Amino acid sequence: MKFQPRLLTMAGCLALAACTTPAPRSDSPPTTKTSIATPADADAFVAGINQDIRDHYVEDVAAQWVAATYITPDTGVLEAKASERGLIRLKDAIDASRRFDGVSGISTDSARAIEMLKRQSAMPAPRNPADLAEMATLASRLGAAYGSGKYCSDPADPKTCRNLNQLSKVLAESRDWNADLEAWQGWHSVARGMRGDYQRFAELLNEGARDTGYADAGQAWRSGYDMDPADLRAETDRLWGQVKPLYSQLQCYVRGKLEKNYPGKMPKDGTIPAHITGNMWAQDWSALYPLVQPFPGVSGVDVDAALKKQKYTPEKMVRSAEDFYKSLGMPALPASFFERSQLVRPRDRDVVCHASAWDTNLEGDVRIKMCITPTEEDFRTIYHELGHIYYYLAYNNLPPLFQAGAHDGFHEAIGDTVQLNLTPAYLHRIGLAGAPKESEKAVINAQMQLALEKIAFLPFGKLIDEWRWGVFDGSIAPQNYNAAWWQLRQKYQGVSSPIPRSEEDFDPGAKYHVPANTPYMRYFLAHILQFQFQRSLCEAAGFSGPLNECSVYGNKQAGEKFWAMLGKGGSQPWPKTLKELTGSEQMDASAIIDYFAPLKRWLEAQNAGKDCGWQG
Ligand code: X8Z
Ligand code: ZN
Repeated sequence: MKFQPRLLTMAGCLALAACTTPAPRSDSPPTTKTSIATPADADAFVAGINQDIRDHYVEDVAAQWVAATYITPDTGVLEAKASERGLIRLKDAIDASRRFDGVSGISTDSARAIEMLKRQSAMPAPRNPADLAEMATLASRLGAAYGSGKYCSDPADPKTCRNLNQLSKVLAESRDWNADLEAWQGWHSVARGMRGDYQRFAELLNEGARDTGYADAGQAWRSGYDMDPADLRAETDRLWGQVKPLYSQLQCYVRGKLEKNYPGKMPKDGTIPAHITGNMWAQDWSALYPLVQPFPGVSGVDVDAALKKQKYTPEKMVRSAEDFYKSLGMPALPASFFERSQLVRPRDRDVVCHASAWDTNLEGDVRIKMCITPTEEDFRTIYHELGHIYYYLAYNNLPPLFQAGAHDGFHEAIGDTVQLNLTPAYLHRIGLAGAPKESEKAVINAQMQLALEKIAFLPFGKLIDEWRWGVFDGSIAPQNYNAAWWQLRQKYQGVSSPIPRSEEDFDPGAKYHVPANTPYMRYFLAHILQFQFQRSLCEAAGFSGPLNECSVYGNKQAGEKFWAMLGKGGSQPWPKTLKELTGSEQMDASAIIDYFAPLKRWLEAQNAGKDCGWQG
């Protein structure tokens, strides 16, 4: 998502600008400032807002879609203008909703709808019109800068320019320290130019947040979770505390393998240099699997090779993911999905390649936007994106204000839950892997492969918004942006910068969600929730073995339970939705810990006697 009023679009980023002050729609007498609002007024107000969302939604999303799939200054103008208009409507609607504050007797649905109205945007709008316009322009500019970013080893020669996908491929495929360093450094240099814009953008977000009644933009973001914003912060700390021991074991083991691979090159403080993790942000270490495989030769799941060998096209990869959802009893994707999605990078123009899922009309015109190549990473991302798409389809019959995830972490967790079912047995079934080996060693191998993706991610998932919350509340000052970023990277991930950085750099800007202004804590929460969801789906399917061996592919009971949850959208507080699926009202890391229990035991044995831990 380029910028926030990206209504229910990218990746379930639920910001929505298409709201306005509703025209009176009922026959009830017009309320004035002095008259007392009634519950019936609230119902009429909510109905009016829902209608106004429908009235503006298609046009606003169209501006965002063309800006993301055809980056030019002109589409940027269209996008910024649409965003500005949408934010004004949203601000006016939120202001108008205040007359229902403290009114008793409002129906549960209308009260919920008013609550959801306040959550529509991660871009709270300043009252000052010039500031609001500036904010919309900056958002569009930052998004375009990221989407069109390229590193040219010889700036005078365009043939030496590489985009993010090309640079990422180097990190994923090459274990050459210097080649990786150049790719890493090259991409991070793209973000340098964003620093000034981001600093101003953050000021404007804060101004908008204060104008809307929050202390700062971070508090506004933390207010979307049906709990006190301070409690949400404490909740993320609690969950991190539950999973940190597992992450630390993984970090220690992987670091040991890297030390062997790069003798004499690793830092002495126990951290891993960011550029040798196989991923631009060190958030997913899957590419290191060949280096860290516990039992080489024991199990040979190589989805990358199989996709290439079998000449999987992007559409075939999408069809495979669709087939999984259909096997649970969910509907086929509409024909328009395949006609209108962007599945491959166009050859003739810049686009935002970061994967996203869009609902462009609140009634079935759903699409994804990706630049698919035949890799396991993209294959898995498609399953992730379709999670958003099926959420949209399941709640499309709800009023627009309820067309949202139970919270944003739920939206991110749906497709990820499905990913957990891509077991060796499933991959064999669809012809992408040989017959699964049933041995303890094969289990550990498979767990390692998944942990490099899901466990390595956890600290990263948490720290991005630790950084932004700090920027917004002023505890991270602009002259300290980059240093604070690396302090957090080191503290949480035990990952360090491979080369000295300075405040000339703006490394947070090298991560999509920062210039795109997409809150990130959702992904951390999703990584906890998806294992809770999976445990419940496996129970519904009657599976009684170890959780890590369960795949609910083809199971209609599990599918029904999942679909029922998706259909609730944002119509009720998330703890209720969670309880309906899992029996618990709490997010809880016990499922992810149970899931990885065999690997944790194995890692502890490998690391015994080693000097684990890092200086944070
Ligand atoms: O941004 C995404 C999705 C779109 S919502 C591709 N993810 C995060 C990331 O790439 O940083 C999925 C995992 C985390
Ligand atoms: Zn997503």
